[in-house]
Amino acid sequence: MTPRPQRMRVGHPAVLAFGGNLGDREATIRAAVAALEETPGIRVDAVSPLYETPALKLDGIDHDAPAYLNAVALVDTILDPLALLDAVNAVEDRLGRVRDERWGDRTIDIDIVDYDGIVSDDERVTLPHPRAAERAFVLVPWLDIAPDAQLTGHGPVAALAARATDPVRTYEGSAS
Ligand code: A4P
Ligand code: MG
Repeated sequence: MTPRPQRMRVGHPAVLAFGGNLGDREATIRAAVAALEETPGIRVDAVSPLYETPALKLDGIDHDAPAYLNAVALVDTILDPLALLDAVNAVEDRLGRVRDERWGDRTIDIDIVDYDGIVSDDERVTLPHPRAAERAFVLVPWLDIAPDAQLTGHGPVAALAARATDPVRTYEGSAS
């Protein structure tokens, strides 16, 4: 989906990042976007193109693991951050997410990258997402749909994306 015409804000702007490296990755991200569009209290305003990215593991990039597809969406939500986390976790669960190994292979992960510029270190939700600032697989798709975006505490997303070193490449297909 190309960015939709600007609509009046009704709640809080938030940035969600999608990633998955198991199963039909494109279909799963599309299903996640569709499920969020149907979730009461969440309006999806823009969805980025898809990018294919090598798996980042705790000890670095793992070219032997299945590659990820990543995308980012801009949403407007009347849910508070914890309710938004519950909603994205429910979508992950419906789409077969299994949580075993941290940063392990997965069908779908949905992270809250930013929620209305809020800074939070609540034990369930850290805002902004603590690793977004250095990840091209988050910053590059975000920039596509929000060229002037700022990441709270880190400055312009364009500058962060220019510094990020993990490889991303455009992927034929669509997240919406
Ligand atoms: N949590 C805290 N803050 C947030 C937030 N802002 N958004 C908590 C979402 N969740 C947040 O997440 C672990 C816990 O983080 C949750 O209980 C939630 O309360 P998880 O999804 O269960 O586990 P995870 O994703 O394995 O852990 P983590 O630390 O969130 O990993 P990341 O940073 O999300 O990294 N490589 C490529 N190429 N592309 C990817 O998308 N993703 C990851 C996951 C690793 N490597 C990747 C990619
Ligand atoms: Mg996560």
